Amino acid sequence: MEQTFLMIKPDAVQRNLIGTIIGKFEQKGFKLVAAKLMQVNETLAEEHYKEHIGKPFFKGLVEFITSGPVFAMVWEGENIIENSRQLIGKTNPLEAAPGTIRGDYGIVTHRNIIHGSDSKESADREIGLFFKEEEILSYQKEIDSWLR
Ligand code: RTP
Ligand code: MG
Repeated sequence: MEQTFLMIKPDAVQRNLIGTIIGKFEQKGFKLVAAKLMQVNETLAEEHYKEHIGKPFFKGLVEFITSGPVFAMVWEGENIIENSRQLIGKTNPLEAAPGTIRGDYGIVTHRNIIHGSDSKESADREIGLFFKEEEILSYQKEIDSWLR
């Protein structure tokens, strides 16, 4: 089953949105398979966002991601990478549709609440950066048979 890496960013942790955001993915029918509250250091932030090295917003992005705890997660489900990007909404909350996480809770691009992997390759890479294999669980839920 497809997996993705989702990270509730420091702004959303400070704003007490962890529970609300987890609820959206639970209610959609996805399965949480790993999670931890953690402090990201500069090295990890730069590695995670390395595709953006050299861009004007890179320094600010690394400062923001390392500014306080994040809630890192691995979620599992059918087409979860594309599905979760839809639930999250566009990068700029101003362009994110109401009903999406960024559309409902974000105001500006540099404090946009949550990260979600944008492809299978990114998901594999990011999951590997943040989690050890033994931290990712494999388990059945009764609800699985009602989803498809
Ligand atoms: P993310 O990686 O955080 O899930 O966000 P994303 O895919 O929607 O957007 P991406 O292009 O990967 O950008 C990563 C983060 O960098 C900040 N950003 N600022 N023009 C700008 O000022 C700008 N563009 C991107 C955002 O915080 C974005 O989430
Ligand atoms: Mg991205």
